[in-house]
Amino acid sequence: MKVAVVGATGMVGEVMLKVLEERQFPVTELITVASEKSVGKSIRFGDKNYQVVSLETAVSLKPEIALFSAGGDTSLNWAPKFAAVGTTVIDNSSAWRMDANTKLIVPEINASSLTKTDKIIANPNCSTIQMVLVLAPLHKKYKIKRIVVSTYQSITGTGLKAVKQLENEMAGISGEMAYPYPIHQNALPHCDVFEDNGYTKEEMKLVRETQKILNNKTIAVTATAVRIPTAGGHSEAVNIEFETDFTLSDVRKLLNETEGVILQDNTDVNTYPMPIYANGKDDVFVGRIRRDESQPNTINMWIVADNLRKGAATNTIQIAEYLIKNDLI
Ligand code: 11C
Repeated sequence: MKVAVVGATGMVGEVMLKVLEERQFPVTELITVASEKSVGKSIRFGDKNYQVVSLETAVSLKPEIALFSAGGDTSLNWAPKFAAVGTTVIDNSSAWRMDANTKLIVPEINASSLTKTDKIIANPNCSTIQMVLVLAPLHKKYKIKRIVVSTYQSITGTGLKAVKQLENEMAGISGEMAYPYPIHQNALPHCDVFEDNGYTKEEMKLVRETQKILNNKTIAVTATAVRIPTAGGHSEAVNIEFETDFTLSDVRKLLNETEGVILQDNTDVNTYPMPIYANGKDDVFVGRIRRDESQPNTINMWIVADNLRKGAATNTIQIAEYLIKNDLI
């Protein structure tokens, strides 16, 4: 496959290259693409160096697949140009996710809806992916009525500027700020921009994307997204109300059998998911599973995943793998 990685110098782009290599994705030709200021830079992939090229050059090279992680504006402008030359674009930004003609894919849940005509495919937001991967099998069995989620999100979700801000603050150096406040020793109830309804865009992504992926607009979702000074992954406290009742042992059994989900749930020995252990892994980890004793048919759990892996690069590459395996490119 002739593969373009758009946004190759960014945090997700770097992880994409790593994951392509680790999973031995069938790359026959690699095109590393970034903004004008990075054109000409050298990027290592396998045992070769690749020069970063511009978006124009990349389109003219007609890749079969383009993995995009270069922000919403770049995706809006450029994904259609790649699609027009026959490239299948898998986009990590929020630009296409809620577009009625674009599929929003978590392969384990809804890749079977993909066809050859899908030339722009959206990768969901990291905090959505890890939550729905755990909730999908439970929804199938018990039917979700309502989700209340609070997130504890890694600074890596914001990008390199935020990582630098934390490093500077820890070293006592003043520098460029990614956030309106210090992040070291702090928690910001503010991920992405505020919308008119008082929620942040990140919170509303959890609402809208969950309904789209689970293909059910009646599932009620309410979210609070918080940025914390961790680097390994996003954590989520999730409260789920079902239509029908469950037993905790059935829920654990179901999750234990779910592809891509690892159960870490033994409070006797302090076993529960944490970002320092999810860091660098492709799975989604779930634990602290307990009945919500305040109302019927309701459960609490704690879900953690590396936001740059399953939350971004790995999910994107799994979509590409599915397309190849099913002859959809
Ligand atoms: C964060 N979830 O942690 C974001 C990063 O819509 O793809 C990814 C933003 C997106 O801030």
